[in-house]
Amino acid sequence: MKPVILAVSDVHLGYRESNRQEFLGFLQEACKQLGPDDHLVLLGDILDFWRRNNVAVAVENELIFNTMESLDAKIHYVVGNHDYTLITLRLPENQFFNVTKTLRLEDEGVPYSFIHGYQLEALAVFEPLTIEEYESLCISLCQRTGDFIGDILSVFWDTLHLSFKKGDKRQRTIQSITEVPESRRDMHKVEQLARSSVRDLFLGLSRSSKLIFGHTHRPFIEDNVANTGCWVSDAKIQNTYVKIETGKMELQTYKG
Ligand SMILES: [Mn+2]
Repeated sequence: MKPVILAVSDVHLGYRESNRQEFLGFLQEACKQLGPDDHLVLLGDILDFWRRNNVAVAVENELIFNTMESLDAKIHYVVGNHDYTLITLRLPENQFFNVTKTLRLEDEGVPYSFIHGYQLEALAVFEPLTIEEYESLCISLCQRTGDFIGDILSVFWDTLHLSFKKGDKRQRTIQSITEVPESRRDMHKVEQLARSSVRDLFLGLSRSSKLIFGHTHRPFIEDNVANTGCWVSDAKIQNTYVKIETGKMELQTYKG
């Protein structure tokens, strides 16, 4: 049997619109069949720490963690903007998954790069923020409970010495960071960058690798790039994942 890679993102466990039961079914059915040479890529925003206590979110999803741990596949957790603080945890060597910002795997000699995709949005939409500045904003958003967005942003402007002149549209764009992807307007710019060959240059990805990302909640699949979609009930298309096997990428929908 050739190794199989399954990639899934944007389940947003902890958010009230998360399709949590369906995701549990996906782990118990589709992922249960994976063997020790197969890979399950958790491609970010699996947990949603924004506005919620991180520990409370993890505790209420303990069954999901236990189910993941019971799988035979290798598990990789690539952080997203809503679960970015996982990268700051010091995981022991024998933890059942590893946490990174990017991941590279091969299938039939073809390299695949995995990123959550917030990096593309930072580059294409959130000028003048750098990716690193956006990540530090994500740490604040993950660690605070309640609605402190306004406070966080104003402290943030001060630290960066950013003062927008009246009418500068970029300020409004950066404030839209906290809106759900379904209501943000510039997702086409993210997709345009994901499809273009210059993306590797800005993201430090190896040339000619295929890119798998999530974040936009808009699944699609093309020759060299695929988006995993999401598992939230406010999205048009739901419960999708990407399967890579014997040189082919496929977009699949879990129907529990
Ligand atoms: Mn995201």
